[in-house]
Amino acid sequence: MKSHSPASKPSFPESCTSLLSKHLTDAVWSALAEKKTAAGFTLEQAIRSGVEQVDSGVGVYAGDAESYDLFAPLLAPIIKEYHGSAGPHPATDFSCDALPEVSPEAASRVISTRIRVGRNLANFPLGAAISRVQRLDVEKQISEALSNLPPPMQGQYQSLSTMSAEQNESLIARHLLFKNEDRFMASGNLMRDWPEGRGLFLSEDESFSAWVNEEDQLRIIALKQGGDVRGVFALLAEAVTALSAQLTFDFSEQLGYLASCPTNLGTSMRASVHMSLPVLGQNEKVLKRHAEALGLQVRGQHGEHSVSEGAVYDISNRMRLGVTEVAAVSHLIHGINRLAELDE
Ligand code: ADP
Ligand code: CIR
Repeated sequence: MKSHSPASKPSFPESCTSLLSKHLTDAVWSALAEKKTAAGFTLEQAIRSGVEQVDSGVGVYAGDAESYDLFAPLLAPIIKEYHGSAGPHPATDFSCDALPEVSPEAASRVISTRIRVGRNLANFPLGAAISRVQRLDVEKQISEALSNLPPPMQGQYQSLSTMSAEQNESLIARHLLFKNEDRFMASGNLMRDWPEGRGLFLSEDESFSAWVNEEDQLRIIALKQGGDVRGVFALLAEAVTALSAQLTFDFSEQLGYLASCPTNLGTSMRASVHMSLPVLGQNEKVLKRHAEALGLQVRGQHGEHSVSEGAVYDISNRMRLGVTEVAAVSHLIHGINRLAELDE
């Protein structure tokens, strides 16, 4: 659909290394600048985050499922470069028995293990384009599904709007809740009407949680102290199965589970360990080079765009599309076993 007059193609500073700045060529801009999805989402909206936040790694958010088709000349190369695959995406496979063992050297360094997947409801726009009323509807549908979960996932949902500041800070500090500010998401229009419609579900023992209406409509999360990757994966699998029986998620054969950020397509899974790497951590550039070569991502101890403390790093799988869940977690385990060897 054509309809509005776009401004000229944005420029990026020379220092900018985002995937957006690399793949938004003149030809791509001319082909897409006037396009709009049926829900009214434009290229300018999709790229606003990377245009305003020039230190973005990626710089784009999809507004709806159609964005991935309509803006494919821009998004497909970004997806291919990030994941090493542009699909098709294999069938879901949460088979825990096939996982390799975490080595004793790695296990002794792992403080905690967290695995999450993102999901969005079919027939709703994604966070960058969703309306306030639609977001509240999503919260209602998801919180109802969460309230039907059996043990060990059984627990309570709490809206962000009803949390005290102290409770909110404590949950964030304990790695259970998303932060209240993300300038990348704010520029991408994902923080509208904050905190309304957002919330946290926590199981009784806190090892299962779910985030509602953050970057994606649902983040399904298993988190335990220690390095029992298999146990965490099994808990996540149980929760995903139980929620998938109640909710219909946005899915495409090519791109797997659809997500706001192209980095979260496919399995939409990030499996991470908080790991102490005192030797490698002496030079973060070297650590990041090793991790990259192993297909892993290094984050700080308080999540994306945070810095690390005391040589403890968040190490996770980088690729989420074109691999199964079990393959991505196996990849993480082989990778952390190798990092532990390198740290010896
Ligand atoms: P996401 O993983 O959902 O993309 P973040 O990188 O922002 O988002 O991480 C979300 C939260 O999860 C942060 O508080 C982060 O510290 C926490 N976290 C991630 N991995 C682990 C882990 N292995 N152990 C404990 N907390 C973790
Ligand atoms: C960025 O482009 O830096 C932010 N929009 C966050 C991208 C998602 N990060 C990631 O690597 N999974």
